[in-house]
Amino acid sequence: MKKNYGFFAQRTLIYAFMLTFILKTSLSLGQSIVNYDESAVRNYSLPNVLLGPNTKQALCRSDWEKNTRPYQLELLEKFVYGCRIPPVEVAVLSEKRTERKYGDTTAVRIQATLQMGTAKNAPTTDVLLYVPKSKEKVPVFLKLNFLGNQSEVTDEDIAITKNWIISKDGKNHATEASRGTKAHRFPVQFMLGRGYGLATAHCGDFFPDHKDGRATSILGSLGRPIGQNIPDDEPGAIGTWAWGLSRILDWLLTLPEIDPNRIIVVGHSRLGKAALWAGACDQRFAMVISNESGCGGAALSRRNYGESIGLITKRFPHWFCSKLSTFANRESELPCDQHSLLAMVAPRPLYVASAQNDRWADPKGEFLAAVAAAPVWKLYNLQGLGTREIPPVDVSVGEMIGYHIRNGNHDLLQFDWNQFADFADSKLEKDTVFKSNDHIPLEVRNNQILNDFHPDQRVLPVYPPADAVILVGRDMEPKFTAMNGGPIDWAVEDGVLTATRSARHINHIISTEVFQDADIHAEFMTSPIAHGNSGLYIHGHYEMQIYDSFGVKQITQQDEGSLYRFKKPLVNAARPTGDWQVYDIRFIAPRRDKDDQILSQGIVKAWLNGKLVQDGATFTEPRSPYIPYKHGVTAHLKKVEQTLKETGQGPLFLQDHGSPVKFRNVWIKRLD
Ligand code: GTR
Repeated sequence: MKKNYGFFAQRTLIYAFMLTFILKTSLSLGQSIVNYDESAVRNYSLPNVLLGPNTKQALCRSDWEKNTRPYQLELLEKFVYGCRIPPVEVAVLSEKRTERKYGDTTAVRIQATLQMGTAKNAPTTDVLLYVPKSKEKVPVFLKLNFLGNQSEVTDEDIAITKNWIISKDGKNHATEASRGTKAHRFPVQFMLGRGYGLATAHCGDFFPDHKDGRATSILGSLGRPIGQNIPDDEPGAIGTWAWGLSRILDWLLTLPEIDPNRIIVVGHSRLGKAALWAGACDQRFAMVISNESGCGGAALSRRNYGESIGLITKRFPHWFCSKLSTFANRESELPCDQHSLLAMVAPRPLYVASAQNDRWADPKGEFLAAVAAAPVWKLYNLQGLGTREIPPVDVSVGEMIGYHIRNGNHDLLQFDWNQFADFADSKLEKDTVFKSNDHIPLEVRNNQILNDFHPDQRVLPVYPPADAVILVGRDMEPKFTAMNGGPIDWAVEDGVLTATRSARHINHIISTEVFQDADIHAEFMTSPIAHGNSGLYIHGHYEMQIYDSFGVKQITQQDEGSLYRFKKPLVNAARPTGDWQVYDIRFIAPRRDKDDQILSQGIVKAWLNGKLVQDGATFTEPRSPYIPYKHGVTAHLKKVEQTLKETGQGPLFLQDHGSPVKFRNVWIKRLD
């Protein structure tokens, strides 16, 4: 016993000594110790991205664009990336086109040498571009590469870069052996097949990626200081790479093959940081993608997980402006954080991609930055991520901000490209939403949708406000017609309307009042017959669902509270059949051009039985094949549809869907 006791005492002493040593070292190195323990993540609060100069908060798009965005961008310049470098003229020294087949796609390969600046010895970059051969202008992804263009493709005739490259052997120049070694990061055949062009250039053409790279970077040729005593807001490699991406963009915009409105900037890791900064500084990029950009990229600096400001600025002092290093271990004092960087992309589409094993880049911190950036998209009536829950591995989520966390390691893989191509397909169709928003006076709409919309639903019935137009109420004829324009055959009793069913579910009733944007109030009671199915068919196009969904756990786009076929409810707020329920809906109609094409999405915010069920859900063309203009059409309906097309004003339909659902207290308040 005695002997054992001594042994344990000795061990305890050794452990205590070791622990003190570890503690001391971590304290002295501060943030140089990497934290991978979620429970050791400190509490932090992020600077408000909507805050402009004089602590004024942006409430609408014009506030943001005029005051807040420039202010937030300046913070990022001052404290993170350094000031922006003015553009210079780009001369095309050579441009060679070769037609080739990649898989099934005939493509044009364009090799160009661009000179940045007009001086005789101004620096150059070699751009390698592939575009599918097409009569139409094509969208293009642009990305910088680490090791030279020859490493990105298997083509045997791409010249090997002569510029400095990262290499383990310390020789830092590329050889034939590097050809195609990174081809998986630049899937030419796949992207051509998807209808996209792909362009790349070597980051070392602009700033060699090492501590002393400034001296041989292009910065000297641009008249920037490259010697001693560099000002603390002077850009480093990331600022220079981002500038380089913009110069390549200058050239891409001149090419007849390319759609100038669909040029996407993408980057992996440190070059993902550069892609984000390029997208922030240059709004001609239509979409921005960061792949595992991590610290100083998409990940929040205040979240002490993975790489930190202390670590990154020690290992790579040449990447950022030197001011950033002064925030090592005092991240909470930084006047901005990386969510501001992401917010700079708004209202354009942004995609943030992480990888599960890439803890160094802090996937969760990247996701949370995207969540925190989303309010800026809201100013444009657009949804950012549309969720606060990090998705499962290998699932892509989001609206105008896309996000996924891929299983596996730090790399840019086929899975990532699949998501990028899908996201670009859906966000950069010819009539992109964010672009069309530029054409209409949005301020009014933004304010309407952003203003507090908290209808009081506690006590039923709710009495209509003075400015409401009552459609169903006591002591009045309901302001509705039948589908043929004649009187309705729904039962009316004591201000309560009951749906009369029809075999083909076409006995809807149509309000005689029309509106464009409106607040809509309706009280209703579902019946056990035919699942209590009915709905508020707004303009006859978009349906706020009425359905017996009481107690349903897995709610879908077909349950009560959903914008039918567009968006499931945020929560299940349905009451049982036989109970009175209440909807309050703020409806902003989509805007259309003269050819009836949607210019900007519609938006809905809705409350059901005291719960928020839709918070700015957006919608475009109607999705149901059963809309009254297609199913059960009458001459009267054709007129209603015509008016809607000509004026943007349409009625509210109460839907017959085979169930004797009851309605009372239905009114609208016009917002248009
Ligand atoms: C790491 C660096 C990361 C990331 C990565 C890369 O060494 O710490 O911030 O940028 O390099 O670029 O591959």
